[in-house]
Amino acid sequence: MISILGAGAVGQLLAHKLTEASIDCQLIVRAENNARSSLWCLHDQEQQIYHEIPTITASECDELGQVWLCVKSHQLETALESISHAISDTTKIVLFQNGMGHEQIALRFVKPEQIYFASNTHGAFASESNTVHYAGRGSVTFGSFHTTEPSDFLSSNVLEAVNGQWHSDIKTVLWQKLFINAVINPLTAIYQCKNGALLDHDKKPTVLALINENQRLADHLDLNFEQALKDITLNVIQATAANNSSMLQDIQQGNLTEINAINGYLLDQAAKINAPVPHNWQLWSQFHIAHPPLKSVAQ
Ligand code: KPL
Repeated sequence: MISILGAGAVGQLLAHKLTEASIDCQLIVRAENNARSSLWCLHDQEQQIYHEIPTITASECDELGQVWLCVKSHQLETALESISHAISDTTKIVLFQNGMGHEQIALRFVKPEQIYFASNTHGAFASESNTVHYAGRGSVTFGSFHTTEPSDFLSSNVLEAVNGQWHSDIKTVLWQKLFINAVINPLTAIYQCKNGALLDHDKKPTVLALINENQRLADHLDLNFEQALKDITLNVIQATAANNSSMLQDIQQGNLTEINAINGYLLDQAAKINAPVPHNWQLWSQFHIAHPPLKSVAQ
């Protein structure tokens, strides 16, 4: 049984995909959503598909075999706390958060070898609370910092259901996504624009300066991507041109953003090796001037 904690867009989408493939899964939702039915709706192109997906609250959880944590980075600690009574020495924890550094939080609850990572590129957004729209087919890349070998609990059926694959070097995969998100997400939140507008003539020089700086940092960190960061980042901007980035959506909905887990992590790592990253520092301050940190946000 796969338990998915977090019924946002990504959590719902994965639950639909697993259910479609007849894989046992359940959604763990917040206590206040207890009244919610277990009927969930997936909009895929022109179709509306309803699935019965078992839905329980964290306090109702029994011993959990594997949990896919599909909450935002700032919700991770509270989420793990809420299921801590159901976590044992054998529970596998799969972290789906954007950004990096989340293992430090997970390590308060489980041993290093129980932690796995997932990098998701499926596009999805939730409209009503039990409805998700599938906005673009992507994939899920799984891996571990502890072993390069694929793990049995991610069976071939599971991988197929979510268009997933195991990667022996998940750290490089996570860094690549971080470098992409570190450019697109805060800039779209500052300019309040769709991803594609970052290629407009007034914004493109800023984008290119950040990408060049990120490539130098990647080289410093000995990260080897299959393509240059310039090609990778510009391709993602083009492929997701019509998207509102997740950070722009967070800002529009008055939610906390993932700026700390993405850009904060990047700046910390640069500082650790004394790599100069002036464009990233400028971006960090521009972002905080445009969007001062929220004082209190319900999680
Ligand atoms: O991952 C994304 C996000 O918005 O968080 C991108 C790739 C930028 C797509 O919008």
